[in-house]
Amino acid sequence: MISKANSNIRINTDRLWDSLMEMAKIGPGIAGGNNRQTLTDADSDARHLFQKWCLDIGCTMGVDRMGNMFAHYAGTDPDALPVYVGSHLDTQPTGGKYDGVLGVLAGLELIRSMHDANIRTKHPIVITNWSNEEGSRFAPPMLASGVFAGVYTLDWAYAKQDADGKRFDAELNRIGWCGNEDVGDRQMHAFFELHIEQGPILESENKDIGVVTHGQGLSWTQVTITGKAAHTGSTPMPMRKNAGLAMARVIEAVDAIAWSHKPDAVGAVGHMEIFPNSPNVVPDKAVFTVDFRSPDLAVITDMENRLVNDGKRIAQSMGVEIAFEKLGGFDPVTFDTDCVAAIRHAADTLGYSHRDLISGAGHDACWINRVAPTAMVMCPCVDGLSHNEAEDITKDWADAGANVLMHAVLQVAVIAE
Ligand code: HGY
Ligand code: MN
Ligand code: MN
Repeated sequence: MISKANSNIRINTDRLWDSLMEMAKIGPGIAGGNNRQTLTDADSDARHLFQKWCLDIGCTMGVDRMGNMFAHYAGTDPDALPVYVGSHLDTQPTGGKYDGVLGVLAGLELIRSMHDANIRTKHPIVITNWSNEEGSRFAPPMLASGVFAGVYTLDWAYAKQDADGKRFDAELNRIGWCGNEDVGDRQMHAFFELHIEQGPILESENKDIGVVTHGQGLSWTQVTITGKAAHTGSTPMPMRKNAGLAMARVIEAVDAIAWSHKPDAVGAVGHMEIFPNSPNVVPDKAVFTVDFRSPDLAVITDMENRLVNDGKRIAQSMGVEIAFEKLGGFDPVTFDTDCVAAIRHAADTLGYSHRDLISGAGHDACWINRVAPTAMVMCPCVDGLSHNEAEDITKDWADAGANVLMHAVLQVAVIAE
């Protein structure tokens, strides 16, 4: 446990907030949020700023072959496995200022506060920025932490392409952030991630902290429908093979499948492309991504099976072809009970209201949980809104989350007296 003397340590909330606002200037969106997509020049600028801040407080920086960044703050026992703490700096195209970034910069603030208080821990502490958490430019999400956890191979990840056909490895090398460490070689004593909830529960229940015990599972399937291009004026309705209409009917089926497993399952199609995308051509091709999630693996499997069955039935009735490709996903996650207990103890000690939570969104912690004892801290966000430029949090929520993160980490990393 943390000694009485050190139990009073708190983060510098203004400094954390200033860092968040400084980082938010990189890759601005068009409506007050961020568009700092992975492996863009803006992502590189954010990485350089984060690296500068880490080196300024005496960290050493390591980078692996997926561009994952590891800022090492020495402990008193160099042989002790480090405690890792972090999240991601990349954002959605219409992302907010706090999704991922709060977790990375709260890790930085943790070290800054230890530095100010001249506190060292037995275990070193490593602040982490995981590449391509969002998966919006290079699917699937949590790609780099997935390679680190041994879920995906480096070559499989390197071959991922964006909408313009650019490969992951080519873009990583272009921005100069392909490191020389083998991915996944690092051993962790534990991993902690602070993240905004991205849902409405904590705010609606007026809770400061979410103690994340589980993460729901995720499944991404890419669907390709092939019909026949034809004139929208002169082609009789019965002769049409309308890939766009078939996509609309499959999307309707996705919604019905998710609702059939209410209240916990969710489903949506956020990415869709139509070809040739001309007002007077019956579409001959549609490509879209189905996102299913549930805390129950059997439900996810049922939703995936019903997507295929309903999709094939719809395609057959309309005379079009349909193909399915599993892009990625992960099973529901149970976080480490000791790490979860450290978070709950920190919240209690610091006097924050808290409740256990299942994470609705996916996070790097969901993969790292496979290779190290892992847990997450969550703070509320306004209206539960995220993946929207209007994403917002209060300074108090950031303060609570970062202080609980710090005390949980200090407890596990063991303060050197
Ligand atoms: O998709 C997710 O859940 C994460 O926000 N990338
Ligand atoms: Mn995130
Ligand atoms: Mn996100």
